[in-house]
Amino acid sequence: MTHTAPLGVAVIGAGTMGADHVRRLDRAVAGARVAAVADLDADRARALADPVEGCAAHTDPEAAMAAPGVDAVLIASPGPAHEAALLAALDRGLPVLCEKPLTPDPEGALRVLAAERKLGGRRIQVGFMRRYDSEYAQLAALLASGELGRPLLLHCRHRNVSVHPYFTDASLINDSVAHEFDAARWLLGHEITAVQVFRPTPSAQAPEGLSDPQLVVFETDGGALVDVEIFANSGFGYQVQAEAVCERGTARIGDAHGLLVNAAGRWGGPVDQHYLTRFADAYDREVRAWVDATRRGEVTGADAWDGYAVAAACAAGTEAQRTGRRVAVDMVEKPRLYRD
Ligand code: ISE
Repeated sequence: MTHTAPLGVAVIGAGTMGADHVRRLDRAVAGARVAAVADLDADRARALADPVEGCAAHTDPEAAMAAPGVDAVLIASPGPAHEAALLAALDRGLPVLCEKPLTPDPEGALRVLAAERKLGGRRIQVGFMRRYDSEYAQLAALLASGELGRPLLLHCRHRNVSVHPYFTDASLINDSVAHEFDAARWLLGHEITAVQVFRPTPSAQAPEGLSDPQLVVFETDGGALVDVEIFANSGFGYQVQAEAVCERGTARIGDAHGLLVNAAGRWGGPVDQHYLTRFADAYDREVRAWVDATRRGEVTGADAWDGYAVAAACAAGTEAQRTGRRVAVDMVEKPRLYRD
């Protein structure tokens, strides 16, 4: 079904990402309006909804989905709340953009896949926004062109300035390396088959109990190896870089942004401090693509299968962290709905 009126969106979760998406849908995306916001914290929901014309505030996600004028759902609540929200949206047949993770565990993701398959068609896009970053898109196109030959290695660096005090070793995988699991699958067109984790002596800047940084190495079914340095408390900047090493050359993204200055015996430029600024354009493109596709009655971007595949890789990654062993990724066969 094609929507001619603006797409009415219920945004679930009024935290950092939810607030950013409400602002984006309200001011930067044509053809959409925020019809409802839900957050367990009523004051937070109201503070976000009030400045938006015609936007209702709720504490119950299902009430927000049932609000007048809601045609689609954007889920930006904490990961453990995703499964219930996804199932409720699917129950109403509503299209969804779900921030990563689809669900924190592969079992939950399989329940979501089963519910989507019952509808006979895809409704879910997962918010892996690296796919909409212009540098990632260039790298993907170059690798797909075959010009450099077969990709052999992918070296990734993922550095945050700092993270919330509740970040654990598992969060390094589930919250951060989840992006590299998705990006590697997408860039290489391979599935991840096994994960290993190595840790140096932690940085003295790492919070008590967090082993930071870590090196996550994974194998793919196309015979490539991927290594990810995850450094959550680098202190200096938000850096996400990737270098593909192929048979006939290498290609690298994420090195520098903005103005480069030579002065006083040094050269250099600014380093982003947060993913909201580093990936601002990617988020805009992602949400625009979702709104446009949804209005045409289509689904685009990473789908629920991609969300499941990343959840399965994360499960192997966290087990590898706990055991110190190489852990094989356990996945079900891909259902027909997601093969094309
Ligand atoms: C955060 O949740 C994100 O999704 C960011 O993209 C990632 O870089 C960061 O490490 C995560 O905590």
